[in-house]
Amino acid sequence: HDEAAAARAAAKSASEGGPTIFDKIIKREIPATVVFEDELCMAFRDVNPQAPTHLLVIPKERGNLSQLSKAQEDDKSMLGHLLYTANRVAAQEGLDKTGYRVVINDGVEGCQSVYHLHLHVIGGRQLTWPPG
Ligand code: IU
Repeated sequence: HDEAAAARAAAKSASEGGPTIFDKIIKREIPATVVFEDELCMAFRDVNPQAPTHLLVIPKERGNLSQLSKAQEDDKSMLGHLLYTANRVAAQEGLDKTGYRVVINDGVEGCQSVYHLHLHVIGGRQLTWPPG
């Protein structure tokens, strides 16, 4: 219906390099619960949490990183920084003692909906495998 069509149109526009809602979160134009921030990245709570802890870790400058499959050689340090930060924020939530999951959804079949690279950090309950 209309809402799904609008979401698909927004995702298509963003996947072609346009801004996403995450730019507004970075600029503090829309509210988010930010749990960590440094010069390169930001971590905030997902608005639709899939577990007691559900954080998103994103680069502040998206550049070409609309999705992981667009990554280039010179993105390697940012990718490392995001993964390292994912563990830091997981530990901040106490998840280093229990275990947790880091997920990147890529593209249509990966079920990506926001075309600004983001790592999901999910935990606080027993997760299952495989994912849907
Ligand atoms: P995905 O991997 O692209 O599907 O993840 C996008 C996530 O962004 C998803 O879990 C949404 O709940 C989340 N999100 C958000 O936290 N705040 C927003 O304003 C929007 C999406 I739009």
